[in-house]
Amino acid sequence: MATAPQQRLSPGRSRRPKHGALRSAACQVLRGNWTGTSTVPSRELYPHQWSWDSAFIAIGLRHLSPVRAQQEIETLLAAQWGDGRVPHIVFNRAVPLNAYFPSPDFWRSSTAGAGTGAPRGVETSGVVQPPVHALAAWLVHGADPHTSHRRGFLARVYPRLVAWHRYLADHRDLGGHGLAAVVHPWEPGMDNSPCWDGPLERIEPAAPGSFHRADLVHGAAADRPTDLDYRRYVRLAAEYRDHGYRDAEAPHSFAVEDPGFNALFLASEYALARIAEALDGEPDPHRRRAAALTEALVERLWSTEAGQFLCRDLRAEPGARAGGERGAAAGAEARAAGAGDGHGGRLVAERSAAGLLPLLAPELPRSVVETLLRTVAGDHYGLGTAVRLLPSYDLRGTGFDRHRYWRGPAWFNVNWLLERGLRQHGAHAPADVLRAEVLHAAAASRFAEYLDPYTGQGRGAVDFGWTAALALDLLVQETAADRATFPAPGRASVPAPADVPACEYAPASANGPGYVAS
Ligand code: 9WN
Repeated sequence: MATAPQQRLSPGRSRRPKHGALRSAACQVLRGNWTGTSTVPSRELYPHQWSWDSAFIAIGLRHLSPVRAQQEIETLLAAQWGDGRVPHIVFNRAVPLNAYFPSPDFWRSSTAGAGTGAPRGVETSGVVQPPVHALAAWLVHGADPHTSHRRGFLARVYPRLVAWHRYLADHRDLGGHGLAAVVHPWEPGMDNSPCWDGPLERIEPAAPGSFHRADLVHGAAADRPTDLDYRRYVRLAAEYRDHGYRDAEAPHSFAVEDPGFNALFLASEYALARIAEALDGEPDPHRRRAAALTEALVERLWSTEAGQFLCRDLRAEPGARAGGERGAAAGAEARAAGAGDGHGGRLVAERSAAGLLPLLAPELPRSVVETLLRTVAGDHYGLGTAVRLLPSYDLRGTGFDRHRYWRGPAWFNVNWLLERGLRQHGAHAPADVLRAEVLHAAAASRFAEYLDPYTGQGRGAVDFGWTAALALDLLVQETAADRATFPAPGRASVPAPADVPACEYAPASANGPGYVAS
């Protein structure tokens, strides 16, 4: 594993794009992707509302239109199911069925999910995505507390966010030790990560030709998951649907504890504490749950050998090889990582950037934080030496592919989260460099969905929603930080400085969408 020492890349500040131009370009993207009630990730590839996309988009949108940012979250929560789950896609009925697969007629949420409280008036998927929403709601509120208060934003979203977290705690703790499990590779948001290769090998693929992929019309086949992966995605989703989306009855043949999903869960639980406080409610239960999640993460997913958190495959035999054939190349490391550790299932011997996201946890033990900081800059991720943005997966992993999505490319939401995690633990110098690199890459790639981590070349969609939104957010933070210290962890937001040119942004309509009136 040892390599020759690499030269440190020159810091990105000198590569910083013009602020005004970047802000205005990000604004155009967010305006272009707005549907009237929410924002699509991409007009072509993803023409509906996606759950964690909307949370990230709202975080950027708050700097342009706090009301639209509130509406973004409200529209998503209006499609919440009776059992508390927030679906990963809310379908726009104006979009033709063949524009995206799986379409509403595959999920059949309003009928197949009727027993679990799927809404009647809107079609959704039946799986979930990472719970970034409470964090987003808190940040959105902080951008304009007065309007938020006037619209009763926090008071309306708080019970829904509590129900969402309760769903995860009550229905998804499949390992029985406090962490939420994901039951489909779409759920952690990093759909095609090599971490799922092993767990997916046990899934019988759906018959070839039994469905028609729409993604290849807009995305390059070399960038997207393979047909075999899709056949397994389809099998898992159909199996869940055919059990009425009931977690107690579905076999959940794929069940994984993912460190990224749970890191966002605990960060959002801290945000719920802040929201409860703002509403004169009780913050302590939320803080206790966040602390318990942090403890469970360290207890169940930390790997000293890997120097980061790993996924736990709850369906693997404790003595079986972690990661299946493809992941088994990790060899001795894999065996050290978790065979028969008494926690149930097995740690997956694949390093994904999800395993660095627990840096978002303020109460992480110092030794764990220090190890993670070394890992980020070390050979497996090469941040600041081999690459300028954090890759989604181990540069040296056997599953690494610099172009195929989530198997190596750098993603903007992951880098935004890392930047936040670095600051959380006082690593401001690397966070400053990373912020400048994100801004440069967002501008240079026309807000690409993701990048080749080595060349910085954009891949996937352009004018991608969260790329524009999160670049905008970092831009505002950077401009503010030129004059002020970055806010302490947990503080809501940095006000937009006066020297950022105003964006010609259409005001939000007076009548809010979704389940509330403005
Ligand atoms: C499936 C929308 C979503 C993101 C995911 C990303 C990709 C969908 C797909 O696009 O997933 O949910 O069709 O590939 O992996 O993180 O939320 O941007």
